[in-house]
Amino acid sequence: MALPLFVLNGPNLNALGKREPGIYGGQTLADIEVLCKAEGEKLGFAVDFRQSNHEGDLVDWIHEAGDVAAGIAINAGAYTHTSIALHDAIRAIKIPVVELHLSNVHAREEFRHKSMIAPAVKGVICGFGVQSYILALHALSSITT
Ligand code: DHK
Repeated sequence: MALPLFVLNGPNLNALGKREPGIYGGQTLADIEVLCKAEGEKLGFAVDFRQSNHEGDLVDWIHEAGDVAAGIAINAGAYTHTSIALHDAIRAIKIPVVELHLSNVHAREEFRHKSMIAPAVKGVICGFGVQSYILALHALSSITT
């Protein structure tokens, strides 16, 4: 069995389902976790799926993944647009990282157009709703096997 893939979720994503469903869709994070684990299994990876509203947790999990995982798919929520700490954490590990967003951040407010982590990741997927998670897993699978 291959090393696991980490799927990391940042602030406010625990509120999916009730949070601005017109933008983020009606599925909960628990729904997305089920989909990711099923897709991971098809691709031959266990999926370790986590969420935190705290930047430091995400930093710690990126470091942990660097030691035990094959790759990371991360929806860093609003920390995407602000966090040099996440940028540095990603640069500090050797495994591939895919940035993802449910919404098309480039079609939204200007403050969402800039990603602090994009220069540190392998690639970015956004705008496909829940499918962004599935596409990120496929992207990781295709570059780690
Ligand atoms: C989720 C968030 O919480 C926002 O802060 C980002 C992202 C977009 C998403 O589309 O998944 O700007």
